[in-house]
Amino acid sequence: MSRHLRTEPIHDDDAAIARALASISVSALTAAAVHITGDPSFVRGPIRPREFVLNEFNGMLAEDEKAELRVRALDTIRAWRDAGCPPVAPLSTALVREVMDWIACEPVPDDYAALYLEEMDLAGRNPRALPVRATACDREELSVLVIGCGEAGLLAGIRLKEAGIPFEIIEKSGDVGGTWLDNTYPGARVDVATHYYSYSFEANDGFSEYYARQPELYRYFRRVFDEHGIAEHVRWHSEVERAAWDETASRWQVTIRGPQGLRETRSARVLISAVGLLSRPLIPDLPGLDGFEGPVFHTAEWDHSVDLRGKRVALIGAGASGFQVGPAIVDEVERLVVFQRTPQWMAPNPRYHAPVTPGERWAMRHLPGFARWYRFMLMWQSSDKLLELVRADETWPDFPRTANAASAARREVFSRWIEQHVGDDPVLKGQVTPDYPPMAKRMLQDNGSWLRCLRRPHVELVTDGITGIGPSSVTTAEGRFDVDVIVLATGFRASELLWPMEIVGRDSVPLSKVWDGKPAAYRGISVPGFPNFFMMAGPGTGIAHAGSVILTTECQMRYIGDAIRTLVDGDHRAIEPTQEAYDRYQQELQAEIATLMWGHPSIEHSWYKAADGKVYVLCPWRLVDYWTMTGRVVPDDHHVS
Ligand code: N01
Repeated sequence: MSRHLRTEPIHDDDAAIARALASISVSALTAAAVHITGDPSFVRGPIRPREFVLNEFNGMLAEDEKAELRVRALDTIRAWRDAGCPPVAPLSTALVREVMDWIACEPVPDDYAALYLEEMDLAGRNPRALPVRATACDREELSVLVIGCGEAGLLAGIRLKEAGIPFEIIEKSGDVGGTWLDNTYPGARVDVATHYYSYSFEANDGFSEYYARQPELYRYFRRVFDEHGIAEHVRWHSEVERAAWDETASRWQVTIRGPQGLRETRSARVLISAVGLLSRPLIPDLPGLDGFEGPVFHTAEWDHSVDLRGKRVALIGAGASGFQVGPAIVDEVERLVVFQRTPQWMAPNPRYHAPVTPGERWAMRHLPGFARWYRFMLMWQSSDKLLELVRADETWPDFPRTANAASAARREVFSRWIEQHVGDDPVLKGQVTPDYPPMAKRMLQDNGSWLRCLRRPHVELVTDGITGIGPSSVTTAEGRFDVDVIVLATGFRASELLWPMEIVGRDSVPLSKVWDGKPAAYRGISVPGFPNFFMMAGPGTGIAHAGSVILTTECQMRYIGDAIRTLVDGDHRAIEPTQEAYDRYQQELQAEIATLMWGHPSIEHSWYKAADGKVYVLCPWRLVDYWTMTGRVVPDDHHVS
């Protein structure tokens, strides 16, 4: 049975099962009962979820209604246990749709239902396996080189291995995990719900927190890597410096710098970049930074040899990483000075630091379908409806402080959250309240830890610009702040995609020249003039409204698989998008981005924007549309040779 559907038999007694059920989502529990019995009456009775609300998993049911559903589920589970937990039969698509609508409290539209049916894969068909199986003859012709062994590169490896396609992964570090290998800073955790931020085809019942911390995520990727036997395909401590298309051989010639600095060239028919958007730290150009005498390090390159106990620490940057570091180190340090250029919106989320309840871990491990339906709820909650919050309505009276009516309502909710924590300190409240619409920059998940940290007596929030760094101080217009250590939580070079690699296409044209600071790709994946070159997490694919980047990389790999199938089936040596299709896609994408707040001139600083102030890295489409447009290679949009 597919890993994502596997459950363990139940040996617990009735009281233990009842205890477990007391703390779990009754919506997912009821769906599991349908799986165990195949009985639709669970979702056809008088008790129906009332409302599907963010961060709520019980359909806003009354206590007595939840109790009744739990009693019925307990009877079902007890009988199933007593029968020895026999395998459950897959449900019909019609019944799965009925359960979906019951949980969502509304009819889930056909396109979304199709996406979720594929994502949940309740029948264990592995629908995102590459649509190609390499024969011995193909294997001689085909070879794929993947750059990077983070989440996307590992995914590529798993899919290529399944399809029998020879491949090699080149990884600059010495281990798998990418972001989750590099970002070991105190407090690092994912800010997308873990049970969604995980591969669709892998069990995810082991996580101990709803928003897992870095060590646990690293272990997750390491386990998947080991279980799929990817190690023999990876060259560690090796960095791709340059890849050039050889037209005569129809292959990429790839220059790799190995562990001792030795260079060698490898040849591959297909080149996949899986280097990620947020992998190269942005070191700010602050006057005097080089002359600082104490330790200075970026969050993604945390220096664990530095003992922060009793130190005066400058934390520069209050984005997603700084926001996690501050509360994690505040108890250790003697003084914490936070330099915040722009305040961030925070979404109250009681699960942000919470452990997964023992009952929920038990249910994910033992109840058929439970973990899948919990994931469905996460996907539906963080769905495309949120995109409308950043739709710019210039006729809206409060524009651009808020983007539209829904944005203003959301601002109210988030402002109340700030008020609740720092309402009695008007100066701090003013400093931490953004003047731009929610979600125009990356939203943070919050349980109050950041604002509590800022209120501590030995913490100071500085909001005017840094004018210089001295040997042991940071200076702003407000004054000089003496510090021992500087932590740069200043983010990543997000718009400088692929940097510092050089990708050289047909006629020796470098991709950096084609892009000229404006990165673009057909469906975020490929570029004319660069045959058989595919990007995962490429330009125009960053997810800023909601959802998990893993869904998008799975979409991209599915698409790359179809491109490889096109090569194999047609006995072709190269495939690339047409210039016309590429141009059309960019026009459509940029026109759509222009309707959203991310690139609005009122948003002064954001990693979403490139040097020219425009947004090239984000995906403006609904996730369901991106999923649809990456389903199959459109033959008319491509040249093959
Ligand atoms: O980076 P950021 P991040 N002078 O760009 C400030 C994901 N994520 O690493 O807002 C002074 O959000 C900058 O100020 P401003 C998530 O998708 C990863 O925090 O631009 N300040 C901002 O406050 C997230 O969105 C993890 O005005 C300067 C901060 O530095 C993305 O990674 C965890 C400055 C940078 O914030 C990036 O998050 C959580 C300057 N010259 C989320 N330059 C990981 O574990 C920049 N700033 C990886």
